[in-house]
Amino acid sequence: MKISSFDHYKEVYKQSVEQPEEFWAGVADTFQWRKKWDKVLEWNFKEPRIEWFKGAKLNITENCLDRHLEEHGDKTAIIWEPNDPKDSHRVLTYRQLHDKVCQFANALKNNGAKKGDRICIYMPMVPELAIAVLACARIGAIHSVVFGGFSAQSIADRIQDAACNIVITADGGVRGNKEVPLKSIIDDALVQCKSVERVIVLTHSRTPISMIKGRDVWWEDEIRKVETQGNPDCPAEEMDAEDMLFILYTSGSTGKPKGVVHTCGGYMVYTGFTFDTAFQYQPEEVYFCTADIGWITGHSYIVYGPLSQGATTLMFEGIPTWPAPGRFWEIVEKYKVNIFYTAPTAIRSLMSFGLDVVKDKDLSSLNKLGSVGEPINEEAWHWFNDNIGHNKCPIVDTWWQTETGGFMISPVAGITPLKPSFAGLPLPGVQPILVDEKGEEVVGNDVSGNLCIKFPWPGMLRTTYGDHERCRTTYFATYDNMYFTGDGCLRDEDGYYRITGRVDDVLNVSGHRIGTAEVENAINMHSSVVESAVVGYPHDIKGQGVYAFVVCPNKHSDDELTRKDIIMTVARIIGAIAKPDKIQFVSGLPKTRSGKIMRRILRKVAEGDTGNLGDTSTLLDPAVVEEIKAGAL
Ligand code: 6R9
Repeated sequence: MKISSFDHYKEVYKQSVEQPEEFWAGVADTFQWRKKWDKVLEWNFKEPRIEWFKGAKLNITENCLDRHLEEHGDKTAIIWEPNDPKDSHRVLTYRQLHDKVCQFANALKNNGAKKGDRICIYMPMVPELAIAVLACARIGAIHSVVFGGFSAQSIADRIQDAACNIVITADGGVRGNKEVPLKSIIDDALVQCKSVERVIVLTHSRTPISMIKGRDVWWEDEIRKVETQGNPDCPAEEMDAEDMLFILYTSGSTGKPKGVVHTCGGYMVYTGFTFDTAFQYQPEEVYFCTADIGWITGHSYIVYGPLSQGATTLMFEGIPTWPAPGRFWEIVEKYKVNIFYTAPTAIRSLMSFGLDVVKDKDLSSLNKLGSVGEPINEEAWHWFNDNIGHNKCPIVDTWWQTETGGFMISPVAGITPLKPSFAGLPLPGVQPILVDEKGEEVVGNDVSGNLCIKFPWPGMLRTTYGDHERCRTTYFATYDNMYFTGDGCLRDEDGYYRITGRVDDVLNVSGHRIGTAEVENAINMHSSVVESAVVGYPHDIKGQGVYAFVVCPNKHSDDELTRKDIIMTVARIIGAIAKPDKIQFVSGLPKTRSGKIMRRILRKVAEGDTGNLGDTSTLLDPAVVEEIKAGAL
């Protein structure tokens, strides 16, 4: 939605909360439906049951592809920049992307895929990843993309949870000068996964891999078969608005990651609307989001949101620091990128390389910047604004979550006055509310509390896969009649929102969500570990680092070696992204008489703030605290 002034925003916002159904029906009207809805919204947050555009029929890929063909078929849909700048880049127009999606959708069907199947995708950042995602959506199969940094065990957990019957992967991926042996990791995962009947393997890195007869097939062979069948088109499956579109696993404060479920109609409307509104996207603009499609940011704002709006979206296979730390700026210059959307951790990492790698690049094409994943600190905000945006590009600091599907609190580019480190005001249709510990609303401005949302929005999660009760208890049971985000937040004197970070046991490491319980479980798998407790601590680049207190009485004499073994264990169980940064061996953990670990004390120690540990009178063994303080890293 194009917004012409701050007053216009206020007007639209007011209407959107006073008459939400009319508002969202108006937005939904800008999409293409096979059949319109019978009812805009039915909901209760008790069960919870949330249904948007009930009775409507659609296929999201017709909105992302087919509807652009007549007038914009030759417009660039995807620009792909390879890991190695010496390799050639690729460009896919909307027509080419449409044809490739149809082809691969037919290949999926030839391999037995049908509507409702769950298909796991474990791929590098290549156009075929977007093609695979869209091909699943085309035939009504539910994709479950797993980020390339997760281990075989994590993949197996996710495949089993959703009982996937097909896996789409590649021989290997390349990031910087490292190779990720994707197919080999899949082979390890599949030892535990009886539901998988077919693995489709894209040729990419050309690393030698095993191919198992009857199970594994090459992507390219399957495409050739489709070509010889002479059936280039693949009519889109007709989906109900509330049919599942995808599952994406995310970490919470307890136990295993949960499969967040998004559905076809609401997610399409919400991602398209928020992309268009927050970035005020103009038809000729080149848009570059640096996320990986393995995370929600990539799903919503590399693939679905931009494509439903007919945008040109740039996919980058590599990392910001290879072959040199000016790589992002080189890409901006090369493709004359207009909108650049990245994460604070990337900004902080690039800041540390100084301005020399920025100064020689032409960044004059940029007109809007974006940030996502964690609170952006003021220093990073100003560096981004001064040196990348040259003080002429609004910074759209988008607060949202895997569960929200799309942006919730965010400036409208060029419209909302900006404040460094504030996500700003809610987008139209979003009704935030701050509550105190008791669940009472915190009213007025210049206040803080736990951030909740009090009214549904089309992009919200519908359930957690296979376990609706978990969805209820995690998000809808903390406070009556509200969705609880897990974030703490302050609202300043102008009503602007500033997210202060998680209030639960979830860490945000380089913009990735990591549950402390998950890391503890992995550490405890190590044969000499008795017990552990994991907390976050401030980290200059990552935002938060992982600090583990580990009880390990029978360890070998070489502490350093045991630390490395524990780190390796975590990498095997979860993946490299969850590796502890610091491991302190302790003889015991500070516990209350009822056996609860006092994390508050551990957090203070990890933060290096041991001056005042607060009330420790309920501790079972106060001596343990002295030992922990003395051994702090
Ligand atoms: C999109 C995404 C969600 C958590 C969220 C919050 C943090 C995300 C933020 C932000 C402050 C922002 N977060 N964006 N905090 N300002 N602009 O990151 O989803 O991986 O599910 O993480 O990330 O703590 O609760 P997800």
